[in-house]
Amino acid sequence: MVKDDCLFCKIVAGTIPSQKVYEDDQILAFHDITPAAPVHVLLIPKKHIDSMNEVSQEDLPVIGHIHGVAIQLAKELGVDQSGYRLINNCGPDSGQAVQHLHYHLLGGANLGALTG
Ligand code: DGP
Repeated sequence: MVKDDCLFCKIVAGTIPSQKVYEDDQILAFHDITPAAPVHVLLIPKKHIDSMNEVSQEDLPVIGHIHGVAIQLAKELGVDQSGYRLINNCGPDSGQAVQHLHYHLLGGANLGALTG
C-alpha cells in the first residue's frame, strides 16, 4: 500500500509538504512543484502503484475516480471552458520521473499540439 522510499507516498503521509487542492480516502491532488502551465496539478492514488503498467483490475475504480476529480478540478480551477490536458507518463520514453502513478492536469494557457 505504501512504499517507504517513494516521494509521493511521503506526500500522502504528509512527511513531505504539498499544496493540496483535493483529498479523500482514495486520492490526493496537489500543485506540481515545477509547473509547466499556469494550472498544473498532480492527481495520485493514495495506494502505491509504480506506474500505469502495474494497474490491476481492482485498481480501475480509482482510475475512474481520478478522472472524475480531474473534471471537477478543471471546473474549480477555471480551465474547463478554455481547455486542459490530463496526462499520464508511463516508463522511460515518456519521461516518468516519479515511480508512483500520477496524472498531470495542465491548463490555463495554449498547450500546443501533441502531434503535428
Ligand atoms: P513525471 O515526469 O510524469 O514523473 O512527473 C513528475 C512530476 O512531479 C514533475 O512534474 C515534478 C513533480 N514533483 C517532483 N517532486 C515533487 C515534489 O516534491 N512536490 C511536488 N508538489 N511535485 C513534485
